[in-house]
Amino acid sequence: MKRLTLIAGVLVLFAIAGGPVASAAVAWPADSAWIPLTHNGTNYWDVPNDYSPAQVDIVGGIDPGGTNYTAGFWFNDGTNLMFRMRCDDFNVASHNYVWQIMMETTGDSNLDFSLQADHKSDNRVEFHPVTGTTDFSQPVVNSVDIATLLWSGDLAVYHDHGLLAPSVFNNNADYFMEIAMPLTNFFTNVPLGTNLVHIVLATSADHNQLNKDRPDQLNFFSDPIFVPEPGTIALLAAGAAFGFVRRRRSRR
Ligand SMILES: [Ca+2]
Ligand SMILES: [Ca+2]
Ligand SMILES: [Ca+2]
Ligand SMILES: [Ca+2]
Repeated sequence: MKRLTLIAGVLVLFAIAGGPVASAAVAWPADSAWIPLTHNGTNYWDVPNDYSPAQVDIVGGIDPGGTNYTAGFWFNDGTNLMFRMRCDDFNVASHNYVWQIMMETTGDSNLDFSLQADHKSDNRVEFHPVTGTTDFSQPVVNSVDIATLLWSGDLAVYHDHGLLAPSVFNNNADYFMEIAMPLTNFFTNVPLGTNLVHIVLATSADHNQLNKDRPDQLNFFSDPIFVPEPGTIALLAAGAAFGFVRRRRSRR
């Protein structure tokens, strides 16, 4: 009993001092639960070998094995908004890049936000506004307004990578990387009612730009994903409890 009291006391002291209380990683969904991103109703694609190194080369479409794989997925568990991206390779020894989930939220052709895993400058998952006119033909597509930090989280909590994917673009292994942010922080910065969000998968050499892999066609955005506000989420959860809502299933 004395020992338990001592341990509890130490934990309280840590908490008061703001000590190292580790946070658990977000509850990433099972492979089969991720919802594929689509473009015009088919899998979101990105050609292989358009940017190097291979770890920042986003891949999706028909792989050498003849299977059509989406380049990206999303999922919302009511707590976190999550994304998964397929890349041609994984190399943790040379990882100084930025993986970006770009979002179009206003219904025009210009990107508005970037949720990005920044392994280059801050080593954080960050949510920033995106400025400029979106033109995928330019060397630098958009600027990320890093002076305006809307939210950031620990890589260990809101990011995962090096996950072996079943596809074999370039006849070698592909890997998933995952990025998430709390749903409440999303709607703190995006007006309530912004439910239809178009996604663009991107990679960059810097956290203040979109300057590596990006869509290969003009005005290429994902079909919109529906992101419910927290209040709607509660209603959906109640509906699910009574069996009114059927969860969509998707192939990995
Ligand atoms: Ca690519
Ligand atoms: Ca590969
Ligand atoms: Ca926009
Ligand atoms: Ca591309």
